[in-house]
Amino acid sequence: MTISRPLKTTLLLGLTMPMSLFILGVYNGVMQTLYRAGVLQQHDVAGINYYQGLTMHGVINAIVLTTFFAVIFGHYTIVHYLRKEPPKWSYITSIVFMITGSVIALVVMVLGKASVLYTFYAPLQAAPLFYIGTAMLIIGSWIAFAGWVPLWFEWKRENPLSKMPIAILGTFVNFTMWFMASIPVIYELLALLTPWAMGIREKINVPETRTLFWMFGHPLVYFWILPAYIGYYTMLPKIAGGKLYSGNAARLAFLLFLILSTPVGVHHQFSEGGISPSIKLWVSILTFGVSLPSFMTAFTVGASLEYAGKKRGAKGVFQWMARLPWFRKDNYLFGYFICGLILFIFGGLSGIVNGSYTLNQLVHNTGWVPGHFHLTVAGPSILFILGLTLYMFNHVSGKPLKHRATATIIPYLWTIGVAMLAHGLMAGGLMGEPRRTNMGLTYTNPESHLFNSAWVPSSTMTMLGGIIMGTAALLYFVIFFRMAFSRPTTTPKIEMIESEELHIEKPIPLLLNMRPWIILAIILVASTYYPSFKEVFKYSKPVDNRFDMENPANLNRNNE
Ligand code: HEM
Ligand SMILES: [Cu+2]
Repeated sequence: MTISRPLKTTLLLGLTMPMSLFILGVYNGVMQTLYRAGVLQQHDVAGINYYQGLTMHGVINAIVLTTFFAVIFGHYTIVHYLRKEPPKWSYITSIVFMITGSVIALVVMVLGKASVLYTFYAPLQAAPLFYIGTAMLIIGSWIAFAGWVPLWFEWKRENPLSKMPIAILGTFVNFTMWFMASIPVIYELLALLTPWAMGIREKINVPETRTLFWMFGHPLVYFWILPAYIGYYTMLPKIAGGKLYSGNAARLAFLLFLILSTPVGVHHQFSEGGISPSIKLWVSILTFGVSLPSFMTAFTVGASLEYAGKKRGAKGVFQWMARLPWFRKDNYLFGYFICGLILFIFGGLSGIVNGSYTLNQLVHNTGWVPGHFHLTVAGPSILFILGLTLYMFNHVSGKPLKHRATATIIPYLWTIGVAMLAHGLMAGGLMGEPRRTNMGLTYTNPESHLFNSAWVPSSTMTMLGGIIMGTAALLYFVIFFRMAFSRPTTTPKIEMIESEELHIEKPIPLLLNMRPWIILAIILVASTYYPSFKEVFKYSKPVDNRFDMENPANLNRNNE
């Protein structure tokens, strides 16, 4: 489908701007691995210290890039399937908010005024503009969503007998969940942290802010991954040469995410006092529940791939795997999908360890945790982002994608890197290696009396993995920016890869209506958050502490 000029500009800006920031995100990631392995034994390099770099790494990669991508991929999917463009006011206001907010947050981080990590836990304090910029980015994504809703109702009126396409269901589930889950964090950012950072509010209730953050922070991880799920169900079967094994399974998986994503955030607070064990047990059970739609996805996508392999002539139980289009440069997207899926098997399994209330005590705040989530967010989420950014940019700009062989190799190289990085971090974590720590200053520095030789092999493995990931990213930047700076050769268009379903399945009314699921989602959120907040307010109170990363002294007391 052809595309209007302002929408085209919005899409291209929305792909290029976060990809440019990602260079900084990757740079800081690689640097962290060097500090941790003890290759760097100092506080900072080029004026960026460890925590400032770690904040940029987390904020740029996990919040800015992912949110931009979800919005741009959403626009692309909506226009393709509904054959309509969203209202101009919505996508323009949205991108202006998102870009302005991200630039503000970036400047504050670069100036070193917001080294509070991407979780911005109080009583660490950033400059107020950091909180405002982050809030603007999130609100910008809501505005894009607001533009899609009327399009859907219009389409439904015009096509009363058609089912909601799976990709549209996935997009609406994702943004409904995101909207519900980001209300608490917007309240935290604008009503609690900003006035506190401005000095208007003297005290802050720390457990309250953390609970509000994780009400958002866990659904955030699904917000990162659901675009990839949409791709696994609606694009991968076709790319692999087959069909989607079951459309109803895909619909059910998305709807389960809608109800189970938000109520489980307390599993990030298993080690916090002030929330009782009974709530934590309930959240642990719900967390196992949310692994169901991921298992369903693995089986449905696995069956679709098996069908594709068999269609290509595979026999027996395993031969279909070999018959998939590995390393084919005329089908470069396949690698981005399949590598993400392989990493996700390990990401999902290690996540079950984190979700278990008791096992969590062993891995809490160790390298295991970033080891686990690089298998998810630096696995399927980012690989899908990288693959689809090339694909969408190529179509929307009409500019040619050269170096297809390199584009084909990148996901495999990245995957080897992530596997090594995650193995290093997780193995180290099981031996007690701490996360969020510049270990080069102490634990991996033989000069220090805190030197621990047991953590040298694991942090070295992490570093080697990080360097491989950095190399893959560098190759990616070269081919992406080569495309961005070349001349258009074809007409700009929006075109999506659409898989067929293998069976014509009986429509199940419950899977075609989001409303009951939204109500159930609200009930489940209340079932964990009503008692959690009741206890948070019972056992904790606002305090007047303020800290920055640089200095363990209380800023309030210093000012007296
Ligand atoms: C070159 C690629 C990458 C490398 C070498 C890398 C390395 C690391 C390392 C070593 C840590 C742990 C630091 C610590 O706890 O002290 C970390 C944390 C983190 N990474 Fe990455 N990473 C990479 C890519 C990514 C990507 C693609 C994402 C997300 C899209 C991501 C998201 C995060 C987040 C959210 C954290 C946690 C930050 C925090 O604890 O506040 N990383 N990364
Ligand atoms: Cu979580």
